Amino acid sequence: MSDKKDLRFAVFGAGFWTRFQLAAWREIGGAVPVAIYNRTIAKAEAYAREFNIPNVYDDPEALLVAEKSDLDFVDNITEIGGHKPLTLLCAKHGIATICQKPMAPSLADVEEMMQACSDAGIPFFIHENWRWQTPIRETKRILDSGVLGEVFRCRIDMISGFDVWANQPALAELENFILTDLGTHILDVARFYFGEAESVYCQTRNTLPGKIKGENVATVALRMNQGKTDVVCALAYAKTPLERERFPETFLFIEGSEGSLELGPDYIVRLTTKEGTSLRRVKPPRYFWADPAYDIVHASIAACNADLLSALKGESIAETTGEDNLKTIRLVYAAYESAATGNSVPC
Ligand code: 89V
Repeated sequence: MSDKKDLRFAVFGAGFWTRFQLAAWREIGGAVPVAIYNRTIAKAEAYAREFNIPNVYDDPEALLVAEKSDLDFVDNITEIGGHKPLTLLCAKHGIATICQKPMAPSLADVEEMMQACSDAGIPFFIHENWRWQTPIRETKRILDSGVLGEVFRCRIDMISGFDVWANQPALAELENFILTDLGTHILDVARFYFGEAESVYCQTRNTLPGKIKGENVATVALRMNQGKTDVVCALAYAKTPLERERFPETFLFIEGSEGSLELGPDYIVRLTTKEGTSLRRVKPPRYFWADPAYDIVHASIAACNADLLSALKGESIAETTGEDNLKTIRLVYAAYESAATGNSVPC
């Protein structure tokens, strides 16, 4: 049920992620969808019926013109190709907007989007949810507690045989694939833990040529934390046969002068110090609307939306502002530069 103080928003896009984004908004409360746009209007109509959205459009500008006096923000849940044009449209109409990651297919596009939002004076956020996963938050808390001492290395692995293209076929068409799709998440987690990188070295490959256009395997080495910490990220969507598919779990191994921390399968966090090892299971909340195959990711959508909602209400500063995410995107493109040149790239 909507409250007078609920923020009112429009949805752009009616694809795979829209259902979970809308369910997460409904879960946290405090924001109600009042309009939805999709090029193929039948898909928007289906979501409008499912989520009680009163107004449906097949033209985003018509939506903004008709609804903007009544809108607090737009949640842009389109594929990557829709991110720049629709962000520019929100800037033109002076409406705050949340955009899915990755922000855009090139650094130039990202910078143009940032400029347009800044010129228009509109709040601009990126829906970057990975850092909101429960075990990722818990490992950050442990890192910040100092119990590991000087952290000199961190391994972040997200290696999967999952058919990610089944629900998101557009990913097969991307010239830049795994570093933009998954690398944005994982490099954002590295920044969340250790701040900005000083240099990046990256190697990529495509193990599914003819089936997908971009790289689907990437190994990224970062020097971070004022040179004190080396971070190695191993990423793959390679249809590799695995004993047990763990998509979309992220695994960690962190080494410090006073201890080590491991995040392994089933959200088990092992913390080892001179006193011994403690073991805890940090599982994500289980929402009825989440697709079990994406449980931890879908749960993190609710936490990410809650952070953005609080910022949209002026109650706090969001973690994943456009400005903050620009730093993640710059790292992604520095990784591409390294992969292309074979050199380590200073950041
Ligand atoms: O969250 C995402 O951006 C997805 C996934 C991580 C599943 O690849 O595309």
